[in-house]
Amino acid sequence: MRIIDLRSDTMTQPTDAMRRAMAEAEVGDDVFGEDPTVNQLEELAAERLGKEAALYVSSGTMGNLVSQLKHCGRGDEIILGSHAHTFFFEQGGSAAVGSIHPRTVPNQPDGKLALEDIEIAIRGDNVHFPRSRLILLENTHNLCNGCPLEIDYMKAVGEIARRHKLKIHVDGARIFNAAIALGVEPKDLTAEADSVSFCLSKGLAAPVGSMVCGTQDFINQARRARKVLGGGMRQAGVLAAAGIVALNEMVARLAEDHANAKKLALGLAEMPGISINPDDIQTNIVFFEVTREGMVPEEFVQKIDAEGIRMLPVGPQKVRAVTHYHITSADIDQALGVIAKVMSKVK
Ligand code: TLP
Repeated sequence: MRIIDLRSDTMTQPTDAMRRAMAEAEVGDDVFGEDPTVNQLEELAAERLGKEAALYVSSGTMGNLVSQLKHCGRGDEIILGSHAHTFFFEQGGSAAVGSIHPRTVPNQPDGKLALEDIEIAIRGDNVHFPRSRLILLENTHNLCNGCPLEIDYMKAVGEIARRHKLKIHVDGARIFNAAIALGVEPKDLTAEADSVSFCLSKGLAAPVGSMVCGTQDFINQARRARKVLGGGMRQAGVLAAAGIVALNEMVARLAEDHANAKKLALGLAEMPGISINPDDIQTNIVFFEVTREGMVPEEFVQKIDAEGIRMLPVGPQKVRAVTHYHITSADIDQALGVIAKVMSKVK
């Protein structure tokens, strides 16, 4: 039975072109700055996001952490969404490793932080308070249906940050999905950001790695932070080679993933016992609720798993499905067929 794995776009396997590039990659010791393939990937990433320099890191989590460590000192405060990946799923690394204080404001359903909420959260100069240093935004926003944040919103947050002398970090794990969905250049989405991290290993299908982009000075500092976290890699060019293919060949096709996600959402909206508004789905992440009485998401997921369809239960009612390179339009038909069968058997 072919498994249709919709748990995450992290499930993507390297393409044939990536495997060839990896086998043939020219390498050197990257801690000495001597890996030509890593250097090439870093230049390419910086150029795509309109920044001076970039750093290859092992994961999105590491990219977000080194960025926070460089923007903030002990006891400084970061303003971020209540549903930010950095707050929810990164082990509280900012506090645990960096002694950085997280101040959450509610994420709106579209992944934004309301501008007035950001303003209110910014601390005045007072001996009782931590110092506000950084605003962290997520684009696309994973837990908010993969919503993309538009350029105008970024500009509005940029204006607040400048007025209060705060920095902006964008967790752009899926920034290319945002750019494709909005029909804009990625660099226009990150123009207001002092730093941005993005993942090569999700929809872009590279096996390992994320990039942090920013000014040359910031990236020099981030390189030190990466080293102390144990992230200094040596002949990493064998991995970076796949990242170069990811950036050159895998961005434009993300539109297919978005179309498949929309198709899934529209199909699910027709199913009894499932609740979803397909208008909410703009990129490759689909959250829906199992509303059928007596059926919890874990049971739903187990039942479809037995028929070769994998999804992730999230919280008491929700299930997440993420489309990606290995998911075809026919796979969506197959998944919808299985779900219809499973739901029809439930009383
Ligand atoms: N997200 C993963 C899981 O951790 C939930 C997924 O399957 O979606 N920022 C965002 C917005 C992310 O979605 C993720 C990973 C990360 C950062 C962390 O990236 P990694 O997993 O490379 O550390």
